Amino acid sequence: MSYNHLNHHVRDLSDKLTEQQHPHHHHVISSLHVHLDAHNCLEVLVEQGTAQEVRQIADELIGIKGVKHGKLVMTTTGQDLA
Ligand code: NI
Repeated sequence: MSYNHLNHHVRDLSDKLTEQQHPHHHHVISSLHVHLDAHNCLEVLVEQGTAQEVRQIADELIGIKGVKHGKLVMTTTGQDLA
């Protein structure tokens, strides 16, 4: 998933985003943080888990105040598919 957040004008936003990820540390297996300009950052997270689990994590992160845009993209190993 990826999301863009306004970093400097929302108090403790970075802390909130990090706090939100720690309870899901088994599912958030990689992350990328890019400082886009003076005020905006882009984060990309790689999550592993069931569709329900990764969707819940994405919804929680995108719902945090200060996150301007977010999108979840899912794929599958094909395991357990009929
Ligand atoms: Ni940044």
